[in-house]
Amino acid sequence: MLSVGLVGLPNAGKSSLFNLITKNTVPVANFPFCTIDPTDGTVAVHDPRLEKLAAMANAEKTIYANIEFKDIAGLVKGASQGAGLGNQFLSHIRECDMILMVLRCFEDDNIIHVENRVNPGEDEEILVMELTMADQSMLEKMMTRLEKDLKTSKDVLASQKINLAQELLQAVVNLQPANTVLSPANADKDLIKWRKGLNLLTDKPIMRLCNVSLDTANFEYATDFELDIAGELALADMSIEERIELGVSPESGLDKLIKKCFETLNLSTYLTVGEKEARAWTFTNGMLAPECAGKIHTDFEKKFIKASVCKYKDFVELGGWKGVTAGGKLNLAGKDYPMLDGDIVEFIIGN
Ligand SMILES: Nc1nc2c(ncn2[C@@H]2O[C@H](COP(=O)(O)OP(=O)(O)OP(=O)(O)O)[C@@H](O)[C@H]2O)c(=O)[nH]1
Ligand SMILES: [Mg+2]
Repeated sequence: MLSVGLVGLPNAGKSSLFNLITKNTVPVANFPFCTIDPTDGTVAVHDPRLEKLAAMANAEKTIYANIEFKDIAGLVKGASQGAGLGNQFLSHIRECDMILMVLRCFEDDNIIHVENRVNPGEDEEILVMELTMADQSMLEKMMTRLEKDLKTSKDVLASQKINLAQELLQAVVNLQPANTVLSPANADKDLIKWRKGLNLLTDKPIMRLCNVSLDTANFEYATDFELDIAGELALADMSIEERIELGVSPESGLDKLIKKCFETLNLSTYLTVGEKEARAWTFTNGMLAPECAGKIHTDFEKKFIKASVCKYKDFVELGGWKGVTAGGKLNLAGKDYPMLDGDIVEFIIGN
C-alpha cells in the first residue's frame, strides 16, 4: 500500500493533519513532543468516478484505493545528535513511499514554536538538515560494509554500489537530498532496485505542505501545497451540500492533498467494474497493461493476453460495456499498451 510519512517540527500540525486524515483521536496538544508513539492511519482515496461506476453496475462492493499516513514525533534542530526526542522515530517512516513535510505558517502566540518564530523556509532547512544527517549515518555504515565485502564479494555490482553510495553520501554531507543524485538513463535495473532498498529518507519524493490559517502572514516562500489544517478539521464532518452552502470548496482539502500526493508519486488510477465490485487500482504512469494486470494478481502479468479498455467518459455516456462496444469505443489493448488514468479495464488472461 502507498504510504506517506509526515515530518515536521513540534507543533507544526502533523497530528492535527493525521486526525483529519483518519478522524482517529490521536492526542493533539499544545505541547511539543505530544506525539511519542508513531501512529499509522489508512484512508480511502475518494474517487467520484468509482462511485458512479458502482452505481451503474449495482456493484455489491466499492473498493477504493488506499493510502497510509504515518505520524511521528516532531524533529528539532540537532535531533540527529539526540536533541529533543532525537531521530529515533525516523525508522518508522523509512519504508514510506514519500515524505510530507508539514511546515507551520500559522501565527498563534498560544502555541509554542521551538524556534520562537514562524518561518517555513528556515523550518524546511532544519528538517532537510536532520533528514540528510540521518541518511549520512546510514550511508557511512553501508560504505564500511561494502568496502569490507568488496574483496570477497561475488556481486558483479559491488564496485558500482560503492560508487553510487559514495555519490549519495557526497550529496547528503552537503545537505543536499539524496534524490538530487540522478541515476543515468542506462543504469542497471538491479542497481536501481538496490538504491531503492536503501530506504534513504531524502531519496524519496519530498512534498512540502504549509499549514496556513486565515491570519497567516505573507511569506516569501514557495511551497508545494497549502492547507488550513485547523480550518479543515472544523469542516471535516460537513457534507458536500453544507460546504457549498458555506461557500467553501466542495472538494475537501484532504482530497486535494491526496491528489497532490498521487501527482508527486507519479501515480494514476485505472478502474474495474462488475456486479461483485467496482474497484480502483493504482499504477505508476507509463506502466504497460500486463504490469497493471499484475496489480490484481501476480499471475496476471505473465498470463496476460489482452485487455478490453475504454475511457471512463465513454463508459458513462454509452451506459457500460455493451454500449461502448456498439459505439466503437472499445479498445482491445495488447502488451505494449500504456495504461492511462481513468481507463476502465477488463483483462483477458490465459492459462
Ligand atoms: N491556531 C492554529 N493552531 C493550530 C493549527 N494547526 C494546529 N494547531 C494547534 O497546534 C498544536 C499542535 O498541533 P499538533 O498537530 O499536535 O502538532 P504536531 O506537529 O503533531 O506536534 P508534535 O507531535 O509535538 O511534533 C495543537 O494545539 C493544534 O490545535 C492551525 O492551523 N492554527
Ligand atoms: Mg504530533
